Amino acid sequence: MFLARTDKRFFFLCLAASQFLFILFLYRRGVSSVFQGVFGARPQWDYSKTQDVYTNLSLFIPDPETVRTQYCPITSPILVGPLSIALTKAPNLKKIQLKNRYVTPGGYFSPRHCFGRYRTAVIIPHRNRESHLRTLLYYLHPFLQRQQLHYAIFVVHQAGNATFNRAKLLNIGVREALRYDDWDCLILHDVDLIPENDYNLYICDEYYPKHLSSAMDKFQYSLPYWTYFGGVSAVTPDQFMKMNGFPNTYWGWGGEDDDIAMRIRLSGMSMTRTPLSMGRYKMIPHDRDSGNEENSHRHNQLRSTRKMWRDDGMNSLDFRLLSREKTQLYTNITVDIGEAPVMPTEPSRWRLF
Ligand code: UDH
Ligand code: MN
Repeated sequence: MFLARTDKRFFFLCLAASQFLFILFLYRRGVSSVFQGVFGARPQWDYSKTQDVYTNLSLFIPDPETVRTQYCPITSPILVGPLSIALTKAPNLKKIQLKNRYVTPGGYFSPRHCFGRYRTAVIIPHRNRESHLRTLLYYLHPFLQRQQLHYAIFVVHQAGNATFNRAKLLNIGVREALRYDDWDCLILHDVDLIPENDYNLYICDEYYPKHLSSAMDKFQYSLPYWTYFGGVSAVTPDQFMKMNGFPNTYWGWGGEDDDIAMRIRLSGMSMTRTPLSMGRYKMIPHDRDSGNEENSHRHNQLRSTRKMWRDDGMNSLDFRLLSREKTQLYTNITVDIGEAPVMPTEPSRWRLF
């Protein structure tokens, strides 16, 4: 049967519109969401049934005499899925050490019965959050061991009482971590975020920076906004250098994560993200720290990211190293990063700060 001319036009119009909507959907939600929906790749996770992240871990890490001959499987066979997390009392360092006896000084670990396929450095910006750090170490070490990664944990500690600068500490962490090993992946990790599912792998996307903390409890397990890149992310050293690292000029709370998200685009990349069902994190409840007051310049700064990103970043990083020490559970890097410059009140006079 033939369609009348106007019907035909209408038909093609609808076809074009639906194709447009479909492409828009793919662009926003990712191709994998469609495949998962259609082929049911994985059942939804049941977070009411959780397991201890230490479950049988010592059984899976055989005694030291075993000789390694093979690479670890691409997907670790010892993942458990949703994890139980109790945030009531931070464990002490001794207890964490006893439960992680194959972690070597500096917070290093390598799978013992196979060669780890991925080399991952976890970098944590830190000041005055010791109990959060202990809680994170307690959960993160076994989490990474379950993923059969060759990994190390670096804590970058800002000395002194000047305004906190998260992104600058992360830049320093990357520069320092790369002195120790040839890392495949750099995980930039807030100290107070505990991952809830060990299938959320701490490895990088081959092409683009990846946002791992896509579903945080403090945002009701969804994204606060589409370009959000705060919390925990994963970049390869190449991706990191391509965007000139992170900005050094955001002093105090806020804005630096949006600057990072913009750099990703400006340097010709886009961002990938762990699906919300897997990228779940609990944030240890806390108040705003003193010394990390809201950065009131951030909106103005973000307006000049396009102009600034090539000049403010790894190529302008300047700090004073105070110490490097290998503690049993992490490598501690203490730095003096200076302090926030006094901003001229006239925005047109802002240059590099
Ligand atoms: N950080 C420190 N020490 C500080 C400040 C920040 O270690 O004094 C690090 C730490 O890794 C932290 C990260 O920087 O996870 C980000 O800072 P944040 O946790 O303060 O940021 P967040 O967005 O908090 O989580 C906003 C504070 C609002 C609290 C409102 C109380 N309901
Ligand atoms: Mn926090």
